[in-house]
Amino acid sequence: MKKIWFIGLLIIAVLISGCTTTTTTQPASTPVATTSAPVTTTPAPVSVAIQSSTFVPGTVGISMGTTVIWTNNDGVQHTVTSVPKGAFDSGPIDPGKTYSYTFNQAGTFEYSCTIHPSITHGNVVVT
Ligand SMILES: [Cu+2]
Repeated sequence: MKKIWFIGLLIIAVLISGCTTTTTTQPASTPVATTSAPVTTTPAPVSVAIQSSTFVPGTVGISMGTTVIWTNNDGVQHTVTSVPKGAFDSGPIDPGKTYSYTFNQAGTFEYSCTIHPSITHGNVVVT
């Protein structure tokens, strides 16, 4: 009679221990940030040199919203003028000076120098 009581107690003990061991605690999953900061990345400006009456590089590929900065490295004035005229026009850029324009529309923008119309035209490809 005492033995049965002991076995019964043992079974209960096993059941309880069995219950406690099966409740495995899941590691807390790392909370995912729900509030992400708005994307406010401004594209870095792109530089084009005007040297020896040449736009260097002659073609630049940029994303919308990018500013192109032309620097006149020659000893004479140049212009950065869209072809056809109308989109942008720097007017005469003095030696050592810069002109910058921000492209907010997609497309291919050809430009020239109105002072030296014979020089190879430059292109800005905006995507
Ligand atoms: Cu020129």
